[in-house]
Amino acid sequence: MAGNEHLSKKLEELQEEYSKTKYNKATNKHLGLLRAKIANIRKEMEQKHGRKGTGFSVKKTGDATVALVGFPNAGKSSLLKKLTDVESKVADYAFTTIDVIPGMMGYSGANIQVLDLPGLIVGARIGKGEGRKIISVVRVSDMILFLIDAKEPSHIYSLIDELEALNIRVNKKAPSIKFERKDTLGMKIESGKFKVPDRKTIIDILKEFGIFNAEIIFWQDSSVDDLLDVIAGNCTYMKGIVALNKIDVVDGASLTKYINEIRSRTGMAVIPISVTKSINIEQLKAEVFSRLDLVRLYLKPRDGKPDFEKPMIMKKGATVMDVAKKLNSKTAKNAKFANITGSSAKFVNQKVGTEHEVADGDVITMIYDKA
Ligand SMILES: Nc1nc2c(ncn2[C@@H]2O[C@H](COP(=O)(O)OP(=O)(O)OP(=O)(O)O)[C@@H](O)[C@H]2O)c(=O)[nH]1
Ligand SMILES: [Mg+2]
Repeated sequence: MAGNEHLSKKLEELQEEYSKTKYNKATNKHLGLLRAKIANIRKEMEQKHGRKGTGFSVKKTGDATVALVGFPNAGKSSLLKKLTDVESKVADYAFTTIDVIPGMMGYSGANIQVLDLPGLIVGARIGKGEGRKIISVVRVSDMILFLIDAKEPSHIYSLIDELEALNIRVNKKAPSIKFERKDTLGMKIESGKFKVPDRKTIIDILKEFGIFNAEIIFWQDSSVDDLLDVIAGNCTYMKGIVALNKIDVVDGASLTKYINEIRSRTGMAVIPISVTKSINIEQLKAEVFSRLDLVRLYLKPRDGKPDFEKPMIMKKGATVMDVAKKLNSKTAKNAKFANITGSSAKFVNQKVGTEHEVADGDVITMIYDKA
């Protein structure tokens, strides 16, 4: 598309200027504006591309979905096979996997869908390769499992940069900034005691987006980037963990150094593994399960024993009503209350309403209206 080529070119120029400008007090503001321009063009490109409809079609099934993200040849297909018994073509050259291959990993009563994605090619942000399609799958997953070749530890930073450029934030919370466009009355900016960009910078950035009237309230110390994320309003915030693979071929001292560096720079858990030598695979499964924040519930019929064999799996934050819906969407509206024994209850068999939030390990009996 000609329009997009034009945008791509402009984007590349701005990115080049941005990376060439040295940071100091005097250029800080200029850099902020460049970032605003870049964010704006990306938004425009994304709208043209459309987020939906361009992706691979993968059906989400199971209790949660994990996206395997890594460079070509990192060992993603080998890992999928190890975790799920699904065959995904493994080869000692890059770009073996060209489609999304789903597998199911059973762990602690949960069925976790793992997606083997084609190796992410840096450059996806300007529409290269299959990058955009891969990203659309990543975005709808519950978590990213980064698979990094331990001989190339810096790949993790390239991947995070790439995702950042595509508006995916890994292991970060959405900034606590209220932003609302208004029709009149100019800019109302409140920052209380928080450290935020100066008023002039904020106004210039908003102008870049064609916004002249707005209310902005900062509830945290905020950078220009935080503000841009909120104004653009198109970021996805995702959980992530890192598996450092092929540790059978790196020395121990380097490995320790890489693990510590990745941990401190990204804040993510790092699990050293070897797929081919079967090292730490169980630890990795445990880490994935725990990071997904799933809740195991044991259903108990009114006059029977709880089923401790097969837990029902919900996402953290689920309520009694969510449980009713998962059990049967048709009868959910008749759910009246539940009796719960476990950590979300104050005492044994506590009667709770449908808004009650369940917790891991709860034994639950649903009570319905006879409608
Ligand atoms: N030494 C060593 N080699 C490994 C390990 N895991 C995978 N490999 C090898 O790395 C190569 C690439 O593995 P794949 O599983 O095909 O990698 P991939 O990430 O799916 O690659 P693409 O689909 O091309 O993106 C194969 O030769 C694997 O045998 C490991 O733990 N140690
Ligand atoms: Mg592969």
